[in-house]
Parts: sequence; structure tokens; C-alpha cells
Amino acid sequence: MRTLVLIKPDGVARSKVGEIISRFEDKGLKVTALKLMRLDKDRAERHYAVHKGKPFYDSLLNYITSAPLVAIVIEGNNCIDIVRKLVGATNGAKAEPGTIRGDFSTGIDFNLIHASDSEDSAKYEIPIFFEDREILSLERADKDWL
Ligand code: 3AN
Repeated sequence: MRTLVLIKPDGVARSKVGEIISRFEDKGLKVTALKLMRLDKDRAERHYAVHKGKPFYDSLLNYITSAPLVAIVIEGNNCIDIVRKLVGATNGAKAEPGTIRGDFSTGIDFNLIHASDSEDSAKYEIPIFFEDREILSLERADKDWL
């Protein structure tokens, strides 16, 4: 199973990339694709298509395209649910301490990170950021212990 994670522009600007990736690695998940990029408007619109028409849509697009982000494909059993748990609630003010948003975000506007919320979302979102050939097949050396 695969999921898409984005460390959004605030996460990159605040130098939280290493810390955030460590949380997924420490949990036992695999990073199989990784890219630092500036998202263009077209791809941002595709990624957030479900939010089109909502009051926060324009500011969401401005935020996600404002500066570089890190796009990541993560793999592992149940990785979608596990990653969402590690990420925490959408609003950083309500996210539990110990989660990424709970530890680093105070609100909903700058909440550091995106993670696919279902297998269908992951299948839709991953190709917006990665070509198939950019997602590598690799094994963790500690796989038998995870
Ligand atoms: P999540 O990222 O937790 O799955 P979604 O999919 O409901 O949350 O929302 C996508 C993004 O839209 C959020 N990460 C957040 O940046 C933004 N967002 C969602 N709801 C609001 C809101 N009420 N006001 C401002 N921004 C919002």
C-alpha cells in the first residue's frame, strides 16, 4: 500500500523536513519516492480539486504554491491510517500532542503536512507528483523486525 505525504511550504521553511520524515521512518514505514519542488497552480488545483468552491480554497492554493514543498511516497502495511494518525487532526490547535500537527502547528491555515485520506485519494494524488519510474522498489534492512 502507498500514500502521498506533502511537507507543505511552512514545514520546509521551518526546517522540519528531517524531523517529519524521521517520524515515518521510526514507525517502520518506507520512503520510496522523495522530491523537493515548487508546486505550480495547475497541479495544486488538481490536488485540491475536492475543495474547489470552499471558502478557504483560494488561500489554500496560495499557501501550497507559495514556496517549495517536499513530496513523499510512503509505503507499508496500513500506511494510510498509520500516517494519518502520526499527522494528527487537521487543526493543529486540536491535534493531539505527539502528532506532527499537535507538536508543530497552532492552527488550520499552516498545518505543515498533507497525507492521503484513503486508497482512492492516494491513487489520485500520487501521479500528480510522481511518475511511476520515480517510485522505487526497495527494502528496509530491518524489515524482518518490523
Ligand atoms: P486534512 O489535510 O487533515 O486531510 P482536509 O483534506 O479536510 O484536511 O483539508 C485539506 C487542507 O485544507 C487542510 N490540510 C488545510 O490546510 C485546509 N483546510 C481544511 N479546512 C480548512 C478550514 N476550515 N479553513 C482553512 N483551511 C482549511
